[in-house]
Amino acid sequence: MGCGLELKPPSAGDEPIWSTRGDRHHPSSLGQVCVKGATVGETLHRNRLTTPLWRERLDQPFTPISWERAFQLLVERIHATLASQGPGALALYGSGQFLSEDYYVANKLLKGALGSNNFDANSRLCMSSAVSGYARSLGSDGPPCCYDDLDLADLVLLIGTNTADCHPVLFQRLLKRQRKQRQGLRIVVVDPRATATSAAADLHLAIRPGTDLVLLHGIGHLLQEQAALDPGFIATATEGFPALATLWAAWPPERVAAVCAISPDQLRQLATWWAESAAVLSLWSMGVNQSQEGSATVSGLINLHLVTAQIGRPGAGPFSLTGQPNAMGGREAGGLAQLLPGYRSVADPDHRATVERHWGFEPGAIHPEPGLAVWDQIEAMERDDLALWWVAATNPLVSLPSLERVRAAVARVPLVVLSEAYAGTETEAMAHLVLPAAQWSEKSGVMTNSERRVTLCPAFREPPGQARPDWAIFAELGRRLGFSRQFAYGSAAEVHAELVALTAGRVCDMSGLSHGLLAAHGPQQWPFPSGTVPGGGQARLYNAPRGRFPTPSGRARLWAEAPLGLAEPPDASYPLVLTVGRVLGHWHTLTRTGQVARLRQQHPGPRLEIHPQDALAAGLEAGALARVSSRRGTVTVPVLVTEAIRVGTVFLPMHWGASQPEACEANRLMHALGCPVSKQPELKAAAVRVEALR
Ligand SMILES: Nc1nc2c(c(=O)[nH]1)N[C@H]1C(S)=C(S)[C@@H](COP(=O)(O)OP(=O)(O)OC[C@H]3O[C@@H](n4cnc5c(=O)[nH]c(N)nc54)[C@H](O)[C@@H]3O)O[C@H]1N2
Ligand SMILES: Nc1nc2c(c(=O)[nH]1)N[C@H]1C(S)=C(S)[C@@H](COP(=O)(O)OP(=O)(O)OC[C@H]3O[C@@H](n4cnc5c(=O)[nH]c(N)nc54)[C@H](O)[C@@H]3O)O[C@H]1N2
Ligand SMILES: [Mo]
Repeated sequence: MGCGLELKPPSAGDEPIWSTRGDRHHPSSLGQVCVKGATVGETLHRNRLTTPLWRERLDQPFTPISWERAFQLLVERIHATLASQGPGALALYGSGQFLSEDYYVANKLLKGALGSNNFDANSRLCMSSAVSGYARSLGSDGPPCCYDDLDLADLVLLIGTNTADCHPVLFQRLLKRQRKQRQGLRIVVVDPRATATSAAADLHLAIRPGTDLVLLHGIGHLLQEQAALDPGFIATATEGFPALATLWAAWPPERVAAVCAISPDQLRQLATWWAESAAVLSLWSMGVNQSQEGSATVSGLINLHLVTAQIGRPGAGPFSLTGQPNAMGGREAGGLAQLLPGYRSVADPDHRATVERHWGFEPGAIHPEPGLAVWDQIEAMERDDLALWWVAATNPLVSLPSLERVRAAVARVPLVVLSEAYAGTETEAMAHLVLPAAQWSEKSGVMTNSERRVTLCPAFREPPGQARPDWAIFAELGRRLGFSRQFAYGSAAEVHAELVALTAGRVCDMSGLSHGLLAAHGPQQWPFPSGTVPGGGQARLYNAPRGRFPTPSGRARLWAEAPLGLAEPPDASYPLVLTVGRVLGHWHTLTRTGQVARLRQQHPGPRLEIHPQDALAAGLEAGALARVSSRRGTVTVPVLVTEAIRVGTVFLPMHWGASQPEACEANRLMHALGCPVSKQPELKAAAVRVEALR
């Protein structure tokens, strides 16, 4: 969301808690703040790592060591690995919670200095399908919409997103509009569960999990039948329509309704509203992205926007809601195994040459093939192909699927390095070398939010103990590996200047931005080419000239892909579909929100949401303990019997990892099969069995 916060220093003597409130001048959040932002001041100082820690073997306790020793260890082991196994045995797994500067320097270190493209990030689990969907359909990544569009759309389609809990500030903005302007706004939610989001909807389609693409093709079928397409826009601005029209013909409402388990009338209602609306805005997040057909579903949604010309104008467009605070910045900085900065690709020789020159490395320094995405990294560990795995700003021993398999794979890696802000995470338990990281509030740098708005987050507190900014750790290592010129940064502002220069002329052109400009004039949207005046960034992409897209032909591509459904459909042994997601008050693996007593009270622990019918069949009463099993593992958890969930589907929150007293490792149960295009795992669905624990 990218909310602006104002913070007030703690008073002397008390626990050093900074108080927060929304910044009225921030154009993205307009003074609003959610419970996580409101309580962040309580989380900054508690339970922090303050010094590097080292152990030779995982069964030993950690010993505090100096940074000097930590860097020596890293340099020795990296040189030894390069000599024995080559750069492919080094891998880094970063995070959408990096600042753009952290991302940029990490990328330069791995892909430039070390010649390994094995730098992936947890955005692989999060935004990867949105990235590939945008790129295949429109020719480039980059959400074309802005938050103001919520005030201008006639139809808002929320598909696979629990916006009320996960983007609350945006959702409140929509609710405010709904209160003021009941006429002229329709909200439709597509989610197998009834959520706080669907509670506000005019229409809730509680589809069977994994049937989104069928639904979208069904809408296409009806739009075509109702002559609601825009033939002029299709002819001049798109390619591939004939194949799509043929595919849609095979998805009449009755067939779609049967597959999705909704009524044909509900489907017709949505198609009619789409056809009638002057401006259609769709918002999506993990219910769409985390699927074996994530890219196809994103493209399926963009198809509908293209054929009805609902893109590139106020209130309209396909708008992916970014999960983490700076997953967008990570995409700009090239922080996935196939990317280079400025929305460039590792596989493109011109892109490599440009980046090598800009980085100051010899031609050929960047390996021509994409590196290992995170699940490929796990599989490489299983083959003993990785000598060093560096994890930074993510907690994969909670958030990756198939956790038992992950644990066994990571245990084989000779050196696991973890850059972390907090002590005692599940991933720390698997690490040899732990590096204390300065976090937000203690380091300066930028983040980009879903609407392409870049905010400077200035340091306003001292890091605890010896903690250092991630970018500074990577840069220091780069210098010690012999690249003193390439990593000679004196400040985050210098890193930023180098990053934005590399975006000149690209879709994500930020070459006019600097820390100085952002500090003086506040957050700015890109594109923001050099010479742009403050406030002169573009609110929307593809609006001028409208109907031109950054593909070779200038036309957007329509994709005609047959739906596949779930990678692991339910069967007689595992008859239910488990879906895993979030709750309002907690953030991922609880390292921050778990420090806040009020949030712990609000969400006392994990519950399995189950429909009364499925609960009855399993002999489970409200509050009873259930055993949930999949082909990969088992967890035990109390049930919440509720009609909010579809029959045949159950839900677990992702938050409570093994280090928590209430531990319930939902990801033990999940599989790692994913979208072949985006390599994003299907983290939203696995086949399970639920039994009463006696
Ligand atoms: N409170 C809170 N907010 C957060 C976060 C957090 O941890 N806590 N994390 C942030 C991050 S990184 C992310 S990625 C976002 C995630 O934000 P969301 O994607 O909104 O959150 P989730 O709960 O993961 O999943 C959204 C919904 O997808 C539904 N779903 C499951 N399967 C399907 C399906 O097959 N089709 C459809 N249409 N829907 C399905 C689930 O029932 C769920 O309600 O939230 C961000 N905001
Ligand atoms: N089944 C299932 N699994 C999922 C999901 C799902 O919906 N279902 N969602 C997926 C998604 S979308 C996401 S984004 C992931 C999230 O999963 P993770 O990324 O594993 O979760 P976080 O708890 O956000 O981990 C961030 C870590 O970085 C640390 N940290 C914070 N700031 C800094 C910093 O500045 N520097 C450093 N070095 N460390 C810092 C935090 O303390 C924390 O331990 O989970 C994924 N896993
Ligand atoms: Mo995410």
